[in-house]
Amino acid sequence: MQRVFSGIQPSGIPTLGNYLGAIRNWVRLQDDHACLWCVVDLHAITAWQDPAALRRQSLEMAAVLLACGVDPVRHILFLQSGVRAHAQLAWIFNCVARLGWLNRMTQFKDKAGKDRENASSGLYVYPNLMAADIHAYHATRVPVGDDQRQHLELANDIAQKFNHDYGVDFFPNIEPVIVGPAARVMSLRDGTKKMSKSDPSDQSRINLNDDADTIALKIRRAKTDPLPLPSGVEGLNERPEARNLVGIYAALTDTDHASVLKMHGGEGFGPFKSALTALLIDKLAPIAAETDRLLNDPATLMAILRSGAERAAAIADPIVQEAERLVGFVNPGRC
Ligand code: AQP
Repeated sequence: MQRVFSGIQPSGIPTLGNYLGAIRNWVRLQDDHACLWCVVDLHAITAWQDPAALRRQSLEMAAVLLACGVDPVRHILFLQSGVRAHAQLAWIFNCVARLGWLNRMTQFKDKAGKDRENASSGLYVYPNLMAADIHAYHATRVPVGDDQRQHLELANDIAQKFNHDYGVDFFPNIEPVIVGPAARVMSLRDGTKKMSKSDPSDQSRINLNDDADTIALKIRRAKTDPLPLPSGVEGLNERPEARNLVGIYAALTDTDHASVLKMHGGEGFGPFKSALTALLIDKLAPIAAETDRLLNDPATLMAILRSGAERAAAIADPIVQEAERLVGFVNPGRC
């Protein structure tokens, strides 16, 4: 069975973008893969996180993942900082990846913005840590949103260079798994910008713990244009906000843009937004309720995460120790 790894940052409450672009696909992959699901707190601190908020958000993220259907018994759910192998392999990869490769990463440019000089060096080498997350388990399939595709290509470049430099065939090639018509969900305030849990505007996103009234208000206020919905997908060109709402509807109903427009083409945004709100509430209300229940039982949540970290380390430690041996590190404990 192929091994899958994916991670999500506890940098806020997960959004509809995280759900449709990642978490929902994770749950679907569990049927026929061996999966590791990781709350990547090491990645989260590449931008400043208040320590108390990070602790709370890490547990909230784990609870949301479980509420969405992540199975911690047949698969593994854990916090990244609890498995030392990630940071150990990341250091080796910092020494394998080339500056020129990192300079091409568009996510660094987006996230560092104009204040590049003030960005953390962790943000710059973030893709090396992401490569380590995956390669520490010899995972070969990684479900990600479209925005992460470039980082996976880099992870493959790092693996190839490591294999070449040390004359081995040790790290396998990784395949991205990108699913569905709404692989990239955009901000409700600006259809050209990704929906993000750390966007300063709460109105830009649907959080997975938003209640029905909040969802209705956010969709009602979502930016649109004055035209009715077109009847064909080409009519969505140059209309990023309309495309985004249609894409969300398509993803929630497991169809595509064309099918949604067949049903709703010609409608104004009023009725379409009402239909979309009903769909969202139907999908997200049970997740919010289950998340609450799990957060009210911290002992169970901690036990799941402890066991997850132990099982993850049991896979990663021997792989990373072998990488260290290949590099030439002496491990007196193993001689
Ligand atoms: N808007 C999105 N549409 C589709 N997929 C998305 N993902 C994130 N936003 C969207 C996917 O969710 C997974 C986990 O992402 P992450 O939390 O590790 O980092 P991120 O991509 O930086 O997500 P955010 O919400 O934008 O976080 P912040 O605001 O902290 O930077 C990934 O697979 C990602 O593709």
